[in-house]
Amino acid sequence: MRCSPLHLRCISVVVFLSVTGTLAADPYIFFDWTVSYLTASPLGTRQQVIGINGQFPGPILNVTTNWNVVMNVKNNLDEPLLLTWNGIQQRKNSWQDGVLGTNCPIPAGWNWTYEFQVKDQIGSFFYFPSTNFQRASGGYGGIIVNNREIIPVPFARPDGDVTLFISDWYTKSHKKLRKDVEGKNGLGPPDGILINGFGPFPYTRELASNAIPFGTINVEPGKTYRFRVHNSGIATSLNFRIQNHNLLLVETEGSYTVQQNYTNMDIHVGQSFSFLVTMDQSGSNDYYIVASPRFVTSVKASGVAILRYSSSQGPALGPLPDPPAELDTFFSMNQARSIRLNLSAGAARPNPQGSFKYGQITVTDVYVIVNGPPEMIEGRLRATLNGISYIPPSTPLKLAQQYNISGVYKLDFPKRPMNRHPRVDTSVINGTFKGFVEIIFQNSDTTVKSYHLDGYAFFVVGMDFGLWTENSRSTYNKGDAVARSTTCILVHGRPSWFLWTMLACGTFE
Ligand SMILES: [Cu+2]
Repeated sequence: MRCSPLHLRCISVVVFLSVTGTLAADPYIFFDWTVSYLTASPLGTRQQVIGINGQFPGPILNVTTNWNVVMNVKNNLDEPLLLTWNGIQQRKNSWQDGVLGTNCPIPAGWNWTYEFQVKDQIGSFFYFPSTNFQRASGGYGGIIVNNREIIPVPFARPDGDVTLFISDWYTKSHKKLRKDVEGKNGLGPPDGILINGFGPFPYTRELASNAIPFGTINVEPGKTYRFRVHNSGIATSLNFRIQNHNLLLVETEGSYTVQQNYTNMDIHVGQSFSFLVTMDQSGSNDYYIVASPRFVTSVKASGVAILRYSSSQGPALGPLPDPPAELDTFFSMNQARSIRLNLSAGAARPNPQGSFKYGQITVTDVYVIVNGPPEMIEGRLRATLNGISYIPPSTPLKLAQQYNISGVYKLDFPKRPMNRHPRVDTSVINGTFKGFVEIIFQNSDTTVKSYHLDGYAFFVVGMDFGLWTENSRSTYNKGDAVARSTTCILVHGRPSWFLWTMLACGTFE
C-alpha cells in the first residue's frame, strides 16, 4: 500500500466511526484553508513563499480546550503537502498529526479534511508543513488553545495577544535547499533572520537595507500583552529580546511555568514561549524587538522588528540591546534549566499511568540515543541516530500496522548506540502501551540539536555537558520539570546530554 488519494478516502471512513457519539458534547469549528505559493521579498530578493489563504505567515488557529477542529486543506502547491498541528496531543485520531508514517501527504491539487480535538490542552503552538523541506519557504502559522471559562489562568487577563514567528531564512527555494542538504555542501548558513515574515528594520547600514519592509507591533502605554514567540526556522537557535522591556515567562508549549522575568530568552528551532510584557517605558519613542542568531558566527544580521507605543514620537534609539556572550552555552543551559512547571496552576491532566507525580512512575524502557554528524551514506548526506538513518517506507507505518503487512518496518531500534557501520533503515522503537520511557539524548555533533516528540509532552528532567552515566540520574528534577514537546541539546566542545521522559499512550490506537 502507498499513500494515494484512494487511501485518504478509505481512512476517512475509519475516522467517522471513531468520532461519532464520543465527542458530541464538545463544539465543532470548521475551517477552509488553501495553501499556495505567493511572491514576497522578505530579504529584498523576490522569491516564492508558501502562504495560507494568501497570508504569510498563515492565519492563527484560535480555539478553546476540547473543541473539535474540522480543517479542510486544499493543496495548490505543485507537490505533496502535509501540515502538522505541532504540540497538539490528539487522543482521538492521533494518526492525523500530519507527520509521515501515520498521515499521508495531500497530493498537489487535492484537498483533505483533518479532524482532531484539542482535548484537555491550553497554550501556544504552531502548525507547519512537515515534509519536503517546505517549512523553509513558510506555510506556518500560530495555534492558540484558550482555556475554558471555568478553568482559572495563573495570571490576569492580558490587554492584548501578539504572535511572533522568528526564523532563519534562505533566499534559495525549499526545493533547492533540500537538494543542497543531501549533497556534499550541506545546508549552509541562512541569508538572514525574519520576524513574522518581514526582514530586519534598518538598524545598521551594513547589515540591513532600508528598502525592505519590517514588522511593527502597535501597543498602548501601561498595558500588558501576551507575546507568543515561536522559532519556526530550519536550523538556527535564536536569542529573543525587547529593548528595555522585561519578558515574564508564563507558559511554554502548553505548560504554565513558574513565572520569572528574563531580559532575553534562547529559543531553539520548534520551541514556543509565552511572555507577559508590560508597556512600562516612557513610550516617547519606539523600541527594538530582536531575534539574533546563537552559537553561529557565520550569520551576522539580526531579525529586528519595532515595538511602537501609541504615544511614540520617533524611532528606536541607540544600539540593539545586548545579546548574551556569543558562544556562552553555559548561560543557555542554565536558562533552560531555570524553566520550571507551575505546580499550582490548573489545566493539568493525569498521566495515562494515572498519576500527576511523574517522579514516582516506574520507567518501563530506557533509550540512550546518540546522534552522529551528517555523513555520506548510500550517496546522500544523512544524519543518524544510534547509527541509523531512518528511511520512510512506501507503505505508511500506520497502514502496515493496521492491516498487518509484514516486512514494511522493523521494531529493532537499538536502546544503545551500536558498534557498527551507519546504515539506512526503517527501524522503529517498540513502545510499550501506557509505558513510561526515559530517553537520554547525547549530542556528538558540533551544532545545537533540537528534538521534538510529535503528539507528546515530555518532562525535561535533566541536562548537562559531558557524557551521561547512570549516576547522572541523581541530578534529575523529579518534582517540577517542565513538560513540553521540543527541547534542545547544546554543545560545548564535547558531547552533552539531556534527557526526557515520556508517556507512551497510544499513538497507534
Ligand atoms: Cu509535532
